[in-house]
Amino acid sequence: MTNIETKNNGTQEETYGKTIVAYNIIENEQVCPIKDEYFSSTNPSQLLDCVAQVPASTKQDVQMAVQSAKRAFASWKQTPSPIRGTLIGRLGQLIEKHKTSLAHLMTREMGKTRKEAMGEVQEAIDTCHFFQSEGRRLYGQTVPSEMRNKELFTYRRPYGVVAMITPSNFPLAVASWKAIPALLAGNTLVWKSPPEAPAIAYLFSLLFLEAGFPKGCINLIHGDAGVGQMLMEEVDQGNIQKVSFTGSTRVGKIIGEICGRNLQTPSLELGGKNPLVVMEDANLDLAVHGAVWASYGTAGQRCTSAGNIILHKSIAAKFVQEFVKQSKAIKIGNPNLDESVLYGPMIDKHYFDHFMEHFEKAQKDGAKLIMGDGRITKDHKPENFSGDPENGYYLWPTLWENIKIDDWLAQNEVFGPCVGIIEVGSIEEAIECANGTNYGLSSAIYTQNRMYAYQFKSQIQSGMCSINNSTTGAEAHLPFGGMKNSGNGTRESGIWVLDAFTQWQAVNDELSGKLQLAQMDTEMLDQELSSNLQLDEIIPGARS
Ligand code: UN1
Repeated sequence: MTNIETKNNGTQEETYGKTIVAYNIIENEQVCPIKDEYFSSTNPSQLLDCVAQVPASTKQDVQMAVQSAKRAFASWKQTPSPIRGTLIGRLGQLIEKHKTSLAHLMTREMGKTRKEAMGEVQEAIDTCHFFQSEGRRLYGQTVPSEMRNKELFTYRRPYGVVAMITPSNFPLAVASWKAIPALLAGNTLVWKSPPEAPAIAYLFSLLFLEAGFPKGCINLIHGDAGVGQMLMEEVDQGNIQKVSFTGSTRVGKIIGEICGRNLQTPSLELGGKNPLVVMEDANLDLAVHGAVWASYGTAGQRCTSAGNIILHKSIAAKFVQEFVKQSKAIKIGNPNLDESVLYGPMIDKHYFDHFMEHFEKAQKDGAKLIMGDGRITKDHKPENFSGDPENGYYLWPTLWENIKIDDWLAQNEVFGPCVGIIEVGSIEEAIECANGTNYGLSSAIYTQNRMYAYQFKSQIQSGMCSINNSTTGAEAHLPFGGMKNSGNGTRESGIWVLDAFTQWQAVNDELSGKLQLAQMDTEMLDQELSSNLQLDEIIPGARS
């Protein structure tokens, strides 16, 4: 039985459970940090609940984890990929077995609703299902040679040690998008957990061990951004061959520079300011419903959340009226205690602080606040608020009007329950506006006009595009990733992520027993080209 150490959690224990000691995992062992220093992972819906006590890793911890992955790579890469796939299948079964517990812990640790947390665990299960069978494909090609008695092949080869740095808003799904294909392809892992959701990372890692992954294939280290920097130093030392990162564009650019100088291409999934267009002919009920969810679901803490709602001016007033009505009815509160809330607290105080800064910046450009009062407090809360608002950082849904695409608010990701309305007069203007930011992650259009939908999907510069659906909700086997500043062109999920975690090797096998030189000893190349067909005599038009 895998031992999970817990501690008493005072008055919160009865409601939320004990405090988990979420150790680092190196060489398949749960290990204390060298310096024996820990930090707390707190429940954002009840700040007095300490979810986990977590190692504050140091450089030495990071180095040990990297060395462990490096040692494991030598034999893991030789393990037949169908066997690697079988282990991933077992992992999927274990996640399924513990689905409810994992979802509950996720809600407790980072505040998304139970329904969303269950969906997120399912996304990890689906990813396992997909890659279990990919172990029996991992196809290369047979390629014809230009010479006789010679065969050409291609193989996907792993890179080596993959460092993954994952976000707290999708602590399990995004980690599974990286870890599962990376391992399937024969790489080994060092995973830096997000400091706001280390306990879920810890339990997920334990499941890899239970599934039977050999020693050192997956190594987990906890810590803050400093630990991420230490990992990047390991890239400079030549100990890491691939970095996979989901997070801000600012950090993504730093990682890109470090990897670039080491001639590596990292996988970068970065921010978004996702446009949601509603045309004059749209089904407005559907559009409002989708827009409310895209803007405020998960308290707007998805990289795929809607940022700019672009409305055809003929339906703008009606849309806004209905949007405000539906938003005012949203139930907000503690998702651990009430399964009917649409969204819970901000994951962490620093997201809340960042959100609060947007009010002043938006107003400077003349944006008009339609609704949104900042933090929800006990004296000022929605009528149907569930729980005690003082126990977490809860935000009012926020809506701005009178925005132009060049305004600060239209250009910057706020990462919270906030969206701005921009009015346009045509599909051309809508597309121009939707393309008018530096980001290009996700996008949506609501219309019944097939030509509008066609124009939008073919001209929008975004990695993902929804037609009559919200900006969120990517499925686990479609490529996920962005254009422009939302990424560097790499994709996660489905068959596409294999390109991130493998490199192509071309093999030629000479069977002739001779040295046959490509391009030089190839038959028929130097034969003179002659033609007896006098085509210009029978096709008169060709003469002129
Ligand atoms: C993210 O916010 O980083 O498409 C990922 C979605 C989710 C994944 C979001 N399946 O909204």
